[in-house]
Amino acid sequence: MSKTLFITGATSGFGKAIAQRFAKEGNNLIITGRRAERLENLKQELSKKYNIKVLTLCFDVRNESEVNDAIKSLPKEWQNIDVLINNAGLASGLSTLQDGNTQDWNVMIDTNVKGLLYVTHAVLPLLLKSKAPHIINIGSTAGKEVYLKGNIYCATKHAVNAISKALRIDLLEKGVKVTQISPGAAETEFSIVRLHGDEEAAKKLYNGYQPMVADDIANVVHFATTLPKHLCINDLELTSLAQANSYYTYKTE
Ligand code: NDP
Ligand code: 8X3
Repeated sequence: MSKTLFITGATSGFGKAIAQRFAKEGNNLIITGRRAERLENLKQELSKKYNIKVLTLCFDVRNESEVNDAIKSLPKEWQNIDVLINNAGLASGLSTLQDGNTQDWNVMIDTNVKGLLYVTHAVLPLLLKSKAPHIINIGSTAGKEVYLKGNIYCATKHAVNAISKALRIDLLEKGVKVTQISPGAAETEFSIVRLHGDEEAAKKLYNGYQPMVADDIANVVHFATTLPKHLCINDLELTSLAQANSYYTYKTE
């Protein structure tokens, strides 16, 4: 049966691939992000190709009133949401804490932690109307281990890990599945954003091994939604074959 999904960060990388994966299965989508033109293009592509309904919502997850206004603006026919995918997020900067830039820290904490909380809080009343509500948080291997120069990004993903566990407890009596998917390195725009637009340096990070691609994560996220009602993947870590964990990646160059 077709579901309605609310996906944050659908303009790029994992979020876009997740939207494409669920569209292919005939689900209806609310796709969100800050870049309106990308959202509109994706809406056109998916609604035509798969004959599904797509609604775009353009907002910054860091802005609490923008988040609340956007979700309050949903037309009645879009107020039943079955799956919330908290994917929007970023790393900003790669440096030791002593050399860190406090603006980078604010952006990461505001987006990855507070943004995820604002969206979850605002979407939950709509999600609770579903017969099979499911929240999927995109965490990271950085939420399990801390690595050199990862400090604040890792802290935000550790927070996502804690929030996912807390939500699972708090929502237990409501029958909401809460799944955390924790990927290792995947080649998206993530490293370009982390390195403040330096595409060449970002590309080099993936030299000498095969990282995951966004479709890998989308397939796993989709799988997590196909289980029987009584069964929930709580936490799932995935990496490319070349990566053992945050510290060890086998590179040939
Ligand atoms: P991308 O940079 O390709 O995509 C990030 C998405 O997040 C974009 O759609 C962007 O949309 C959205 N986003 C960022 N900031 C905001 C904001 N303030 N408000 C609304 N949307 C925002 O990266 P990925 O697809 O790789 O990353 C997706 C998630 O996966 C992130 O949470 C990341 O931390 C996590 N992750 C990534 C890994 C990787 O190696 N790539 C590994 C593990 C986890 P827009 O700019 O249009 O607002
Ligand atoms: C992104 C993966 O290894 O850059 O969450 O932290 S990593």
